[in-house]
Amino acid sequence: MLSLQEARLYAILDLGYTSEENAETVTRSLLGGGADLLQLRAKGKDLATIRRVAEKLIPLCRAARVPFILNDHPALAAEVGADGVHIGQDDGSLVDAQAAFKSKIPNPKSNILFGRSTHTLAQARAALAEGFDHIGFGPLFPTPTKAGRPGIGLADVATMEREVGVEIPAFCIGGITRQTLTQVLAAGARRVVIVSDLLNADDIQAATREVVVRMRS
Ligand code: TZP
Ligand code: MG
Repeated sequence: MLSLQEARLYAILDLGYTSEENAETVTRSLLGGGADLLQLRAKGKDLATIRRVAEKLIPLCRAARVPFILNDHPALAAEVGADGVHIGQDDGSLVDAQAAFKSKIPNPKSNILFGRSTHTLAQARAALAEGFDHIGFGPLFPTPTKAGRPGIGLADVATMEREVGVEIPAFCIGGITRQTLTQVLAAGARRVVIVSDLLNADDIQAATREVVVRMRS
């Protein structure tokens, strides 16, 4: 497994784009293309569905030696054996998420990854200070995947990388596509999350591979 610090592409299997029936096939393509982390994001889905899909994806991630992160639901993440949890600004503190995880697994392995969504430089600094293992930073551009949020633009990317990204992996997110990637990298980003551009690609594995190659070159 890569150290988290070396990770460049964080992929998300979002059930808003991929059906439950296709979740494994698509995950195989994301992993086969070289994604460094995989998150299951299942907004609006019931816990039974999320559990069922997580239990299908975790063995694929294990085989690829890629951490499996569950969006929201720290207690369920513990129950299914996820490697980490991702929470938003409105999802409480790191300590609360750790406590919810520990309510199911009192002695978790020490390297469970807790990630936080951040939308401003101040939030990115705060997540680092709070002790999160990694962050998302965005949305850089408006995106239908997270509708209703303005894009924060590229102006703060370099500062965020210099202050936060050197300490913990910081993944720029939101409206990043194979087209916009060039300007995102030029702005100083070193790590990205890409959701819809990969999930909607005709050849998901090739699209993922293309991004990984560009991130590492
Ligand atoms: N958080 C900030 S933007 C976003 C999330 C989950 C969605 C990113 O999706 P896409 O399709 O890559 O713009
Ligand atoms: Mg959340």
